[in-house]
Amino acid sequence: MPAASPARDERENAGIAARFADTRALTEALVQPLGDADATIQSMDDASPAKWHLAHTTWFWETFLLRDHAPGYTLFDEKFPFLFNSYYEAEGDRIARGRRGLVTRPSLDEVLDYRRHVTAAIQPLLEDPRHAELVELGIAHEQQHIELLLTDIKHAFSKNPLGPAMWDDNVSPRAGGDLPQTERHAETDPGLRRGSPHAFEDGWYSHPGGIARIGHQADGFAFDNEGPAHRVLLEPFALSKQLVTNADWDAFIADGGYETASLWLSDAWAWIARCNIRAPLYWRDGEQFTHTGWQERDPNAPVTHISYYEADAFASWVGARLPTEFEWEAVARGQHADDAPAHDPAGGNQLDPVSSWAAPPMPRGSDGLFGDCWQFTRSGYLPYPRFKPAEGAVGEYNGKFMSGQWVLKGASCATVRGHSRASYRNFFYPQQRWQFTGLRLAKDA
Ligand code: AVJ
Ligand code: FE
Repeated sequence: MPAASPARDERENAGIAARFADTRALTEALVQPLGDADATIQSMDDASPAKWHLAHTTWFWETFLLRDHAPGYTLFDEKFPFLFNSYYEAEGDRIARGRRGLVTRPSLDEVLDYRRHVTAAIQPLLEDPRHAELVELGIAHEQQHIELLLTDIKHAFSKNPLGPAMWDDNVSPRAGGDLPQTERHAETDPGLRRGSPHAFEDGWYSHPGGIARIGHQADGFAFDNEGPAHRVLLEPFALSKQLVTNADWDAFIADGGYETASLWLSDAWAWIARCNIRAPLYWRDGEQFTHTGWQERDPNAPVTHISYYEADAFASWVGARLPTEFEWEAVARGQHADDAPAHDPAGGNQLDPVSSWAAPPMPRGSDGLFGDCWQFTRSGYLPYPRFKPAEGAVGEYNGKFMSGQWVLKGASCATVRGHSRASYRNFFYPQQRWQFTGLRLAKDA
């Protein structure tokens, strides 16, 4: 999986045990508000129970590190692989995806015991350079599941007629305030943000076109789907500096966007008719459902919980288009102008450790290309030239999903800060919208 060679520099290993501990602790901090019932239900096939995320990430460590590399390790429970293997054919049979919500036993407490057991057993392996690539993969994997856990529990709570809040509005989940707030990535003044599609006239990054070097090309961890690095030819284009906002989306709705066939791809038009789609997921009147329950919508905040189909229709309405993943990455790397700095992949509104939260994950609007929402591209999720999945079971991690999905770039308010990078490729099917998905427009120049 990781692109680096097995012989790693000692320095690259520094802090790996601490990053492991932080990641495990963040997962567990996020489920603090949940009871056993909250953690067990599954609201749709695409979403998994919080308890399943807690256990599946642990199964990943137990299987690919402990079972395969810790001599004499015996499984915590030999029935768990059937329950907590996600999709690895090489790892044997598993419960059907849509039945994960039926696993009322083991209980949440038993799953937390499983986590403690594996976290303790793995300590001696963490700083062994022979396992560094797998440990990096395990950390990145658990970070992906942190985001999925947050979006899945949000969906489950949204289906509860009472619309419960996972956290109180604007209250740190760990009140007490003995830890300093993170000030490294201050938000921009919301007053600077645009309120109507007319303002799409200004605020574009211009790229002259030419050969762009795409894909993971530095030291450090990357998923296998980010490489190999290769060249792509770009025509001149421009990429918006801002994400599309809730106010922009209200204007699209008011203009009959969802009733205008000419704006929609054929599959998209059939989908909105079949599913009676008339607004982003979690919208009602002037409100949206959030981790703090139903809240008034901020017109200046980036729109989120839209599908690829809706993003594409909106871009058509504006007379623009979605960027390709290559255009987006070229701008993120600062290739659009001689003096343009690369965008900070750890900047903007992303998920920080719970102890430093000002508020639960919510798009608010921030500078830079990373944060708030994942951004749809018009690039299909396909292998790069010369791509080869890793050997063994972990080769199933990304490569086998390269059909029928679309690439999203950036990072969201639910992405662990530091997880993403310019070459990062998220991917979802075109009708899915329970992730923090949004859009940034592009146009030909
Ligand atoms: C990259 C978010 C599409 O949801 O299957 C988790 C992440 N891969 N475990 C997914 C993932 C393996 C993946 N996405
Ligand atoms: Fe997984």
